[in-house]
Amino acid sequence: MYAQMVQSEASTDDPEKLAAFQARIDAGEKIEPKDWMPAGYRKTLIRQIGQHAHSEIVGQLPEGNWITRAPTLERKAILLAKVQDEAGHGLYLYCAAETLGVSRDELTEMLLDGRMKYSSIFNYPTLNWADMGAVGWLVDGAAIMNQVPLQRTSFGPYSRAMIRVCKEESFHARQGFDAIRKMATGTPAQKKMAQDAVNRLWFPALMMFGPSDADSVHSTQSMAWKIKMNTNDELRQKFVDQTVPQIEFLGLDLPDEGITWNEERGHYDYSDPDWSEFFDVIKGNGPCNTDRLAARNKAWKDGEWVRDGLLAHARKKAARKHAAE
Ligand code: FAQ
Repeated sequence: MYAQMVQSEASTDDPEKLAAFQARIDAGEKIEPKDWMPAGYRKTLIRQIGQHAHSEIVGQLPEGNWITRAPTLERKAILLAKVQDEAGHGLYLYCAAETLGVSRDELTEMLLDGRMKYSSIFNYPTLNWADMGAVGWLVDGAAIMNQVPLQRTSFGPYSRAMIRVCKEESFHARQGFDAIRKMATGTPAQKKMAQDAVNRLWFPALMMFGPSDADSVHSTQSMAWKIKMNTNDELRQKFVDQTVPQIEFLGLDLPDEGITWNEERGHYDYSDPDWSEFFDVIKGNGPCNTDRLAARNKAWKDGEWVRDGLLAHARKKAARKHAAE
């Protein structure tokens, strides 16, 4: 359905309509689902919002892994609530994508068979309890850096979903910082776990912003359409600048000896992640890609009877309503 829609709209992308559309974007107007839009705009949004939704859903797995092993009841309750929030974010985003003419089932199928991506970060394992702090602080922190500007994105449903998501993500980042602070200021063994978590997750967190600007395929067009508000490198730099004072406060180190304050630029210099590792992970070859997709495929298959039951109930209800009319 969605492929046909994008295809049939391509023929209507005449220059006058395109210019009028661009003028609306440039004037800061929001584009709503029933408005005319270029096929490429629709396609890019479905790709980005769908990928974002999938990230929220797959992103539950690395943290879900620790719910049963949280060290206290309080930490368990907090983690459970956070992971549930991520499911909610996925659902807002699937709904936003659905307004573009793609169904949630279609999006899910594209995730499950590998046609759609999700964030590279969730292909790394969470090996010790301090990872829960590091994920909340660094991963949600990077997500917020990316998502705050997206509250002003040009597509109305996406921008409204982002406003709500950002409120919850700020809570997530604060709870993550609190959890890692507790570990960093605890016993020597706890501090060692916190440092280990930072060492493993720092470069994957930097990769969340996407490839360097020189290698970003979509940035120029997405920024012209205000689907993206900043380049990947701009956001990555903001994230580094925000995180360095925090790591100093925690008394931990970042695994990058290249980090120095650059007076002239007014920013911290830092080392790039290993981009060959990034491209390998997004091609499906990261440490946990196979496990993550297997877990999502299993959940989809295990839930089949629930979906079938709900659909049968809805059909029965509709038939009864029809008969009564
Ligand atoms: N991972 O041309 P660009 C969260 C792909 S939510 C995987 O620069 P673009 C909350 C990209 O798709 C985190 N793939 O692409 C949470 C493209 O390939 P394609 C998710 C990546 O779209 C916390 C190719 O590389 N947030 O964490 C990645 O302009 C804890 C070329 O790249 C979002 O999705 C990557 N990191 O910019 C949940 C935010 N980077 O599609 C649970 C919305 C790039 O042509 C627990 N998304 N690629 O085959 C965006 O802002 C953008 O899509 C970017 C990439 C910035 C990710």
